[in-house]
Amino acid sequence: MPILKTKSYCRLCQGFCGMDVTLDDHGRVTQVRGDHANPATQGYACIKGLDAPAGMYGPHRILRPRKKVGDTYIEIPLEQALDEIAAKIGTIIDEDGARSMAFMRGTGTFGSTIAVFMFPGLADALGSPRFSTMTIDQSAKWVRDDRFGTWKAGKHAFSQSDVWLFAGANPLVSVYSWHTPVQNPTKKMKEARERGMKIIVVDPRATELTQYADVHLQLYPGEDAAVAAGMIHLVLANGWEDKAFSEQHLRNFDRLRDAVAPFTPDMVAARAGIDVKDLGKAARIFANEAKRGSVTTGTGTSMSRFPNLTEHLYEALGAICGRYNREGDILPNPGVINAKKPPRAEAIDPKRGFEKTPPTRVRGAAQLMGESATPTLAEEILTPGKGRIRGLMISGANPASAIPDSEKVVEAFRALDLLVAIEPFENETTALAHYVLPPRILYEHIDFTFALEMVNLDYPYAQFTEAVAAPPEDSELADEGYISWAIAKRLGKAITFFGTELETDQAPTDEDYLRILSANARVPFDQLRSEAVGGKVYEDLPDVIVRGPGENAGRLDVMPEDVASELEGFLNSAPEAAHVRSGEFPLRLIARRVREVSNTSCRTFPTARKRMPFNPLFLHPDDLHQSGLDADTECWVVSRHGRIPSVVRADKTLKPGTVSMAHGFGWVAGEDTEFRDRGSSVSLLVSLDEDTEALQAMPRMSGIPVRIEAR
Ligand SMILES: Nc1nc2c(c(=O)[nH]1)N[C@H]1C(S)=C(S)[C@@H](COP(=O)(O)OP(=O)(O)OC[C@H]3O[C@@H](n4cnc5c(=O)[nH]c(N)nc54)[C@H](O)[C@@H]3O)O[C@H]1N2
Ligand SMILES: Nc1nc2c(c(=O)[nH]1)N[C@H]1C(S)=C(S)[C@@H](COP(=O)(O)OP(=O)(O)OC[C@H]3O[C@@H](n4cnc5c(=O)[nH]c(N)nc54)[C@H](O)[C@@H]3O)O[C@H]1N2
Ligand code: SF4
Ligand SMILES: [Mo]
Repeated sequence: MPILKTKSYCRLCQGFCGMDVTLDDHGRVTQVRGDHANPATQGYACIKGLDAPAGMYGPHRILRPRKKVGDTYIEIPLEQALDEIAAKIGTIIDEDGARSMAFMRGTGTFGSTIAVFMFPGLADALGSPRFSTMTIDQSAKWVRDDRFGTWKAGKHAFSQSDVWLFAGANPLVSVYSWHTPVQNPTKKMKEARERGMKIIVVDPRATELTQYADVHLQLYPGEDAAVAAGMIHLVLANGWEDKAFSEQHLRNFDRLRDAVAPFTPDMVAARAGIDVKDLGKAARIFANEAKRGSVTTGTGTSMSRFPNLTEHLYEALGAICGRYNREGDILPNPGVINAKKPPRAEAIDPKRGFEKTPPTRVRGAAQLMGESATPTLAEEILTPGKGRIRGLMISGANPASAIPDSEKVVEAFRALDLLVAIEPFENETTALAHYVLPPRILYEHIDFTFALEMVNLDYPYAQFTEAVAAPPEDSELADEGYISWAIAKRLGKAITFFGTELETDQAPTDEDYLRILSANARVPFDQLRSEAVGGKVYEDLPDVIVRGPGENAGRLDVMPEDVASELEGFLNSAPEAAHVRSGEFPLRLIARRVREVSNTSCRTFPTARKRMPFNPLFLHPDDLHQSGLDADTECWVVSRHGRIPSVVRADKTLKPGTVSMAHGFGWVAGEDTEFRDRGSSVSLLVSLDEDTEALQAMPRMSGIPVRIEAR
């Protein structure tokens, strides 16, 4: 019998959808429904979120700390696990130094705000390297900021704009992406259209988002640099740039003009496989007809060829049009929990930090934002020598499946002296771990939507939730907050959490952590706790008004020398159009996200099992016809690096010559005849050594050259 209905929010992704949660008298969640009264998400919820109770209490949930003994596991008490793990970390660091113990976080870490800061805090307290999934995701954005510089007052907000360009992002499925509405995206997109917003989509597939688009540039994957350079070319040729802004705030503007000169509309259209009129229309809408609005790039651009160049050029497109908040503008969200101070309308010079930090031991890859490059992790473990990584602790990630080239990654993980995973569900990584520490998830812990304010939420919204659900019966769970603190303490270290050095005599409570995070909040912790339980938009907060530039203002570098030479390299590279439908690998496999799963997560939830037990290969009907295969028959997808089984499905939303397949499927590495039950791992098609971006070792994970063979 359900006895309690309460409000909380889903934390499976950063949509943070407001939910009505029903619990039984043991504190077990029996049902969740999208909360129609929530002012931000207004009832929106996806099937993963709605299925969460089945996952929470399902057979794959790990309930007690585990230790690997031979080929099997035993359950051990938490404190014993922490003693043993800390002792082993201590030994590794004593013998080989702090760099031999690494830490890696993934998307699951964002399930808890405390974890987002405490887990890296442990690595920092020990002086150990940090890895994260950002460097197999959108590391090009970090490179861009490092070479371009940043604008203190931020880009124009989506809610205050009349145009938006999406390149390689599909927020109607992926929900959270940079600078765009992350909550109830479909509704927000409809509202934007009703306001008169123009939308430009650059994507090889006619995605869910293109139904809202005024122009869809259906390019070949890996040709964004041509499209962005072509748009800049058109803007400058027509004099549509913001001249005053460019003169005052940009550097190397003339070099940009010269660099994009060869990217004439005809050349770009031929190269990218788009209509020249559409390119012209996109440039005109973006730069001439609209006055406010910017660009969102996603994984499509950061996983394809020339990711760093692409990010730089799309940013330059916005910059020459001056699409940043200026003096006198009111920021749409002054920050509810993380209060913003009035920023200056000025540029911060590029830091080029990647040139100043030592490159990684094995591949000479750059460190970005204090992190080591995840594509080099396996090699760091496998390559002998001083500083070899011997121990790895993971939070909220499944790298044995999510990092490309998973055979190599699995081999590396097997070579570790210590592998610890803080992970709620059984997966490919927990199967290899020496210790697994299961955390509380979702409705089981107190939290607030601090992380939303880190992704530029453009309305003053916050939600607070208590720990509404009890931990599952007979469980012993611990989260990154306690685990990190307890390991640091055992090693005689103190963690600095959001600027506060934590005491080592007594473990902080979750409430202590959240109070530290909200110490400067515009709405104090206790007020949030009492009034933001169902989510609240704080319309009456004081305005934060952008100030004028100061004396130390820098300039945004629209075309540094290295970017210019990358653009030249791109110009001289054979266009994808030349390869497609010819040669050994005539097709290009693009990344595709699906509603049913989130990367490798939620695969075991009942609705995902029913709707999408495996990941088919989608291809255009013309390509299906050419392949000689019948729809829905089995095939091999073959790349230079590996081959995986699948089933072909016709999909006319794809650009001919491109095929797509969701990642995150496939339970174990290798050629799996059980793929109809668990899917195939796209990671096996990607090499960590070939076709990588030199600077940060990012492999080509979209636009992968493949062919299809009968099976
Ligand atoms: N071929 C190919 N590979 C890809 C991609 C692609 O497009 N194509 N995408 C890449 C991208 S963008 C990314 S970000 C990576 C993702 O790489 P990962 O982050 O490694 O993958 P996820 O499956 O998102 O793993 C999240 C884990 O967190 C766990 N989890 C959920 N909630 C919690 C929680 O509250 N606490 C803790 N501690 N854990 C929790 C989940 O059970 C899951 O195992 O994969 C990358 N891999
Ligand atoms: N349901 C669900 N939601 C998710 C995830 C999930 O796995 N499932 N993953 C989460 C994670 S970790 C992340 S990082 C975000 C990512 O969020 P997004 O970046 O929005 O990811 P996608 O929805 O895959 O959109 C990428 C788009 O890029 C296109 N594309 C592929 N190659 C190219 C190219 O060369 N150029 C251009 N212009 N486009 C290209 C694809 O067709 C696709 O439409 O989503 C998050 N949300
Ligand atoms: S997983 Fe689905 S329900 Fe949960 S926050 Fe994300 S979009 Fe919302
Ligand atoms: Mo990601």
